Amino acid sequence: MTLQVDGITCAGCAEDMEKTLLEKDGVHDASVNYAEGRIEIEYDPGILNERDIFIAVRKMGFQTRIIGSSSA
Ligand SMILES: [Cu+2]
Repeated sequence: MTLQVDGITCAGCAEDMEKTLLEKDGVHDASVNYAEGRIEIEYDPGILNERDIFIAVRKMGFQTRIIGSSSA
């Protein structure tokens, strides 16, 4: 899935986000592009759903919205 995220200001934040997302059960890959404010996430739909991931990003303190759906 693809998320648009506001407030990622540097590569350090992006790295922290990737790390936090990758530690989550069911997340196969997370790639944060801070310049574009975009996160691409590959996940196992048997373990997680879009809402879980959306909430995880919100909990990190970012405003976000889902702009693309697909688990891989
Ligand atoms: Cu930062």
